Amino acid sequence: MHTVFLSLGTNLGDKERNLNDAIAHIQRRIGTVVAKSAFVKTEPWGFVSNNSFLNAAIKVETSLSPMEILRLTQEIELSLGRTVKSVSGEYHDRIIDIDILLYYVDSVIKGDGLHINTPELTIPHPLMNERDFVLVPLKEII
Ligand code: PH2
Ligand code: MG
Ligand code: MG
Repeated sequence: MHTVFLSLGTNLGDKERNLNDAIAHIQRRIGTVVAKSAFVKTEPWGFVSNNSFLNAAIKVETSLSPMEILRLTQEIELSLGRTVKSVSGEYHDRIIDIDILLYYVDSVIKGDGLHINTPELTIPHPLMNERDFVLVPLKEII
């Protein structure tokens, strides 16, 4: 089994429910959720919006590859009603965003884990160290 850390964020609708729904889908389709941070209220980072966020991080044990996880997290985002995707750093309000932060092969938690750099997916998440809304929940569970 492998270990993946995911970041979750929402700033539209019933935010607590959006995070719980996303976690339930992840548990059913990606793997066992073995740790879950508190849900933290954060202000929009990198764009202007009147809608504050609820953010969380989770740790998941999975047999899936990073690309399989990416495909499923995107499907889950769509099934929860996400419409627009962020392109080239232009952010929008969203019902749910699920980002892959870190991936550890064979669940060996050492350093920052597997490095991947493709047009579709970069791991570790390239902006995670600049974002308190990612780091604060992550540090709670890592
Ligand atoms: N996600 C972003 C951009 N800005 N700000 C907060 N507070 N929380 C987020 O999850 C978030 C953000 C891009 O996905
Ligand atoms: Mg994001
Ligand atoms: Mg995303």
